[in-house]
This record gives sequence, structure tokens and C-alpha cells, in this order.
Amino acid sequence: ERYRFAVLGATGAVGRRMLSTLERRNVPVEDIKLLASPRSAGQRLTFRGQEIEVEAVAPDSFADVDIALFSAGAAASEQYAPEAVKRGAIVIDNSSAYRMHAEVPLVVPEVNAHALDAHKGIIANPNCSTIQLMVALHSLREFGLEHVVISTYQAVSGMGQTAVDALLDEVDAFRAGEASKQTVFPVVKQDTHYPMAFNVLPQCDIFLDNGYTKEEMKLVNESRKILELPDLRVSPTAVRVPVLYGHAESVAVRFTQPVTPEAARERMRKAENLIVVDDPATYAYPHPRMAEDTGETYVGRIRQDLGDPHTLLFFVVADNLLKGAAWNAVQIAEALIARAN
Ligand code: A2P
Ligand code: 11C
Repeated sequence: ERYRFAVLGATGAVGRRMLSTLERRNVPVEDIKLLASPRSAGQRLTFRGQEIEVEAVAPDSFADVDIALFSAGAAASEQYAPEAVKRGAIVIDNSSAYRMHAEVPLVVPEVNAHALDAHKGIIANPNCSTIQLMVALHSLREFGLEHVVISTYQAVSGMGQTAVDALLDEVDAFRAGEASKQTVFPVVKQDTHYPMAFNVLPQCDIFLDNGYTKEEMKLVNESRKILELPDLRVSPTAVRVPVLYGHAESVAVRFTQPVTPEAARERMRKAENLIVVDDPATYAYPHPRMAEDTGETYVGRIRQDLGDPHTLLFFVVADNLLKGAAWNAVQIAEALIARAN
């Protein structure tokens, strides 16, 4: 059986990767509608060798669609996801709009594909920094997850194509001894801006009343929902670094029992789509440039805490636009198709 797809936000950084991932993973696509704002209507994109015209989205765009992949921001998702569902489509939404809704499954297929069975039309794709953490933690859950301390090193592409362009502009301006014209960090539409080139900013997204950023609270709340551990302790610090593609994370996990690095490595090697790169003798460890343009999650630097045998430290990396967004969304579509057949 073949399926009629739509991609909302097809012209964006994640939307384009949704198209290329559908191509690369050989999904049974009957046809595909490319949707965006009226700004890009008429633009042409290629899918499997065929040029397809981008259309301005409208509620009726979803009338003949089986599976709609959304990546056009939370406002567009709130506006169009219910319209798509009303017209019989299943929506896989990459925005944060529905992630914490009780009736919406929040899915990393390697971890909780079973949650798809309860869907009511909308399925949420988690935040990029959460997804790669989940792939790693899931492989160790039999040791009893107790407390996760995580610091992220997040690529600027997490803020969209604008931020990638802005960082490159800053580097050019720095070398020319000028001030950059594009100031978008740490948050695009805010008054306060700092240099991102040759800098590190301990802020991803806006601050909330509790002193944590929105990105940090996504790590806490989404992890608890996906792992089905509502009381899991998560202590996050989210940091933006001048990397274009690929988020990295330094993680310390305390378990309810002692765990050796060897035992952890063995479980991680068996985990689906998790690649262990961990050999200090040959300088083998994961880094963002290694993960770029791949769908896997990479883990290394696995070692025991010096004082506490219940605690392990490791480093996790994935392409934030692929496993962190487009690739995971397409995997959800594949899991739905597999469950329907
Ligand atoms: P457009 O290119 O027409 O503006 P990015 O995250 O790289 O900025 O991309 C965002 C994507 O979401 C783009 O494809 C953009 O379309 C689309 N988009 C943003 N807002 C809307 C909206 N209100 N309705 C439809 N598409 C939207
Ligand atoms: C970042 N994690 O790197 C963000 C981008 O909730 O889907 C993705 C935001 C989201 O800035």
C-alpha cells in the first residue's frame, strides 16, 4: 500500500530534510504535497526526480492526505493540525504545540513506538536535544534511571536557517574587523543580543519564571513523558555553541544500582540506531561533524564517576535537524505504516 503525504513547512530547514529523508528511507509515497506560507507559493522543489510546486497552506490542503508532516512552527501547527485531522489525515508534528498534551503520543520510535497505538490523529515529534538523550538513556533503563544531569552544546541550526546565516556573517565580519549586521543570538526576536562567533551562550530559547530556559524544561518534561518516568530527576543546562549542525550533550546518570562502563557499553552497542564510538587509545569519540547528515545517535567517553559507582558519565551527539527532527518524524511515519500493515 502507498500513502499520500504532505509536508507543511517544506521550504524550511527541517521541511527540506523531511523530503530528503522520505527519499533516502524509501517510504511508500503515493504522492506528496509541499505546503508553506503564501511567501513561497510557486517555488519548485524536487522529490524523487520530480519537480513539485509549493502551495500556500489552507485547511483543504489536507483533504486527500493520509500522513502530514508539520514543521512550520507552533502557531501554524495549532492552526492547521486540527483541520488536517478533521479531514482524515494523521499529523506528525515537529513543533512544541502538542507535545505535552495528555492525549498526544510523544514518540522516539526506538524508545516508545508502543505509544503510537493510542493516537487520536496528532503525534508529536520531541525536541531535538531530548531525542538523542532518549536513545542513549533507553538503552540503560534496566539499571534503574534515578537522576540525569545534562549539559548541552547546541548547534545554531536549532534556531533555524536565519541563525546559520547569521553565524557565518559574524565570522566574515570578525575577520574583516567589522561589526556583524545580523544579530540574532541567543533568541531571534529579542532586544538583547550577544556575539555567537567564538563564543558560548548559556541560553537556548527564552527564560521561564523558575530561572530555567524553555529548552531546559523541554528536556525535563519531554524525557519524563517519553520514558514514562514522571518522577525522573533531570538537571539540565542548555548551551548554544558556534557549531552549525549537530547537538552534543555531556550526561551524568545516577542509577539505582552500581553500573560499570563495560556493562553500559554492552547495552548501548545492542541498542537500535545508537553507535558506540569510545576508544580513548585511538582518540575515538563522537563529535558533531561526525554525526552531520546521518540519522544515527553516537555515544562515547563512557566512564564511571570517580566517587560514585552508581553514576556514569558519557557524551552523546546527533544531527539536530535529522535524528533531532526530520529523520525521527519520518521514522514515526514508518512505524505507523508498519502498524497498519
Ligand atoms: P515560508 O518559507 O513560506 O516562510 P525555518 O524553520 O527554516 O525558518 O522554516 C519554517 C517553515 O515553515 C518554512 O517552510 C515556512 O514557509 C513555514 N511557515 C512558517 N510559518 C508558516 C505559516 N503561518 N503557514 C505556513 N507555513 C509557514
Ligand atoms: C534549539 N531545540 O536547538 C531547539 C530547536 O522545540 O522543536 C527546536 C525547538 C523545538 O534551539
